[in-house]
Amino acid sequence: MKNYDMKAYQKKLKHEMDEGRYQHTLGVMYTCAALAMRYEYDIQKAQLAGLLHDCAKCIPNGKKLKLCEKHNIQMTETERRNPFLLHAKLGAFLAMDQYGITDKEIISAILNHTTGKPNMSLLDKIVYVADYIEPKRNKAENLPEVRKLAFVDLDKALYRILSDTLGYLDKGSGEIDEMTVKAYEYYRSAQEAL
Ligand code: DGI
Ligand code: FE
Ligand code: FE
Repeated sequence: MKNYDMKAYQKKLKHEMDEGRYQHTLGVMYTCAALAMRYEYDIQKAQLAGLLHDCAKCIPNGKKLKLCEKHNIQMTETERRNPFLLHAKLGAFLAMDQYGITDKEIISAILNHTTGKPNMSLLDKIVYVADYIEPKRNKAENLPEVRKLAFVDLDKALYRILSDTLGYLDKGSGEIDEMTVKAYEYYRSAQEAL
């Protein structure tokens, strides 16, 4: 991987984010590094993906929609109705456009970090799981179990997170994106085939 100036990225992100989001970002960065050690992935690359995964999160929703339109980023109806979901697509775009990231695996991990998708790459999975288990997270009931599982079996942890996220959304907590369902069904079949 080419040499990236992590400190400069951190400075820019600190400026673009509120303090809580920035602390979450650092938590995801270090958790990505830990998972990369466990699953033998490039540690620097995993850290960089974790650092940048929420780079579009603190843009106001109206501006998210405008920026997606301006840059011809395709939006689904679900995303138009729930613009917070767009921080993944927009984040992938900004990572290229403003942070100079050219690595396709990093861009993919940012793009897929909110809903997941079928057949995720190792880095996609590392960022998706790290986002859910990083030390500052405290809402989900099953966190102690998922945190442990993440370091035992990444696919099982991923499936567990997808399933619990859908369970949470099913209770009326939010409109379900088609991609979240596709990801869930793909990993349910994969687990059942074992
Ligand atoms: O940006 P973060 O808060 O760090 O984490 P994230 O990008 O994974 O977004 C978290 C939220 O996204 C979490 O509350 C679950 C939600 N989410 C995941 N899939 C869907 C979804 N929300 C809706 N409405 N629909 C989905 O399909
Ligand atoms: Fe996010
Ligand atoms: Fe996040």
